[in-house]
Amino acid sequence: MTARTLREFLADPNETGDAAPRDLAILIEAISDSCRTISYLVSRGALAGVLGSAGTGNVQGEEQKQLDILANDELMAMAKASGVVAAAASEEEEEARTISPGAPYLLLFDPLDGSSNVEVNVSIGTIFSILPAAAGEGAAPFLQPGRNQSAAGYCVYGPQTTLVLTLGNGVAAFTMDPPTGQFVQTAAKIQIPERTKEFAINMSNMRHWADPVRAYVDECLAGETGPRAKNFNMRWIASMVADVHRVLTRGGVFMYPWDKREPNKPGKLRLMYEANPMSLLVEQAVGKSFDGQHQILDIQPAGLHQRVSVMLGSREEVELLEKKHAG
Ligand code: AHM
Ligand code: MG
Repeated sequence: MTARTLREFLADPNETGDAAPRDLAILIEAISDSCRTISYLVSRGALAGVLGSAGTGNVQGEEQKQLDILANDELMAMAKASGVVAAAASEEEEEARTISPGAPYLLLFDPLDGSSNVEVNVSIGTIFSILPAAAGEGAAPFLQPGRNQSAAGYCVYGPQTTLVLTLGNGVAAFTMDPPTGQFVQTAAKIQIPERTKEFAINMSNMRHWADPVRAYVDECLAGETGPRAKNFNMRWIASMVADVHRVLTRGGVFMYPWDKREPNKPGKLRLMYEANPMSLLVEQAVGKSFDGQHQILDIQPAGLHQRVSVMLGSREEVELLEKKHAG
């Protein structure tokens, strides 16, 4: 594969001579500029004085880190400067913000997912979702099923800073080259292996799981002599971006399902900022994503900060989970 920069990719994503829509390309480049800035802040950590709590809570009642706020402000400023975002919504802010009325896109983001991992120097990331602008005020225009997304992606701040992107026609990855700050394409048409021997779930919640999830994990744990007739490995980074990046790279299944801790909450993760963008990436990489009842991308959202149960990754594993949920 010839190494193309993100800008070159956007000028001809499928190498067929057709460019991405101009305003979408502007927005994705602007997001990548913000990710470069956030990556720099994250990499300097204590040297930049940005670690630690901001002493505030977000709309979800969770503690905010200084970096959550810096990343949020960076992305909101970028959305305004881009000129192509009608309104933006962040996991860290209660209300959507009107940005440039009449502009073609809506932007949603989780500015720094997994930020509780930042002090311990473990990978974290930014997740984004782009929807076409729609009529209405406040949250209303955003309440579109994930299938409507014009583009989605994340940037993982790990040993490398890598941006993973879909425009709805396959998944590509771009690694930031630190001396130049350029995002250079390092993977095209990513495909999640259909089969896997690796699962990711927070096992400490096992006693709270619903029966289908428990039955699935029990079979994985039974290994070679169990019904799956193979040994499984388990990984849990507790940064969705890093866990999903592993699934996209080498296969596996990632689960943050509903559990009995707070039975009225459908799950921990958020539909609009986490589940939808990751589900579009996973489906575009021939994987599947499921909430226990529906394909996640088909869910009609009812609120900006709605939570959802998430099971996604290798097709064969998610289909097995679907069967277990069907009873
Ligand atoms: P955050 O958006 O507040 O960072 O929370 C989301 C994170 C995900 O990245 C990760 O998959 C999950 O929370 C980890 O949860 P747990 O601490 O229960 O393992
Ligand atoms: Mg998050």
